[in-house]
Amino acid sequence: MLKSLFFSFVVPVISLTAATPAPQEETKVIEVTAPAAAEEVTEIQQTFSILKPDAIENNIIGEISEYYESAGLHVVASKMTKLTPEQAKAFYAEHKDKPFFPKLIEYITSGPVIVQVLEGEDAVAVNRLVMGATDPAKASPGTIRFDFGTDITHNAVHGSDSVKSAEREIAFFFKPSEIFSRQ
Ligand code: IDP
Ligand code: MG
Repeated sequence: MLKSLFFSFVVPVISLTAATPAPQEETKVIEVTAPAAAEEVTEIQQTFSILKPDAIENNIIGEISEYYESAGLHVVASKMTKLTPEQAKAFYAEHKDKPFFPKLIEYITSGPVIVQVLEGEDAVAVNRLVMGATDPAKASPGTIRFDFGTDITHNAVHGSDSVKSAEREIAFFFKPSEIFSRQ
């Protein structure tokens, strides 16, 4: 299911991208999905997304939303906010000892963001595939970070890395009454 979702999402996006990849690069994208596809997991999940300050500044809220929707993800909660340093440090607490932490906090608090809950089949993994690798220079063609990220700090979007993280991150920003599940 994941594989077919990614086929239907990534390949059309690639074909529309200015930097159209060579055929062998399409193969590389699809190979990334193979292990997850083999599991045939089709659970409906919710995951958490942030359109980061560079995405808001670059006026690509709509363009990024198309990537989610094309991958079968539904936006079931959404709001614009600006993180305080205290909020940012708590949200990214797992990275507090990393050398890039101060720069990350400075960046994520530098302007407004849009926080969202995305829902769909295998939403956590699908969103990570749609996002691409943390470093846009290493992201696969057709992913959000490949298409819109600037560098490893300014990489356009955040997405939960597990169902457990998603639950924590969703609860960090949303009350249950603010989430409108399509299920
Ligand atoms: P992820 O966003 O792909 O899950 P994480 O390792 O959780 O990546 O890192 C959180 C965020 O911290 C990244 O999205 C990026 O903005 C920033 N970051 C991660 N690694 C680096 C790095 O090596 N240098 C600078 N910033 C980084
Ligand atoms: Mg992460």
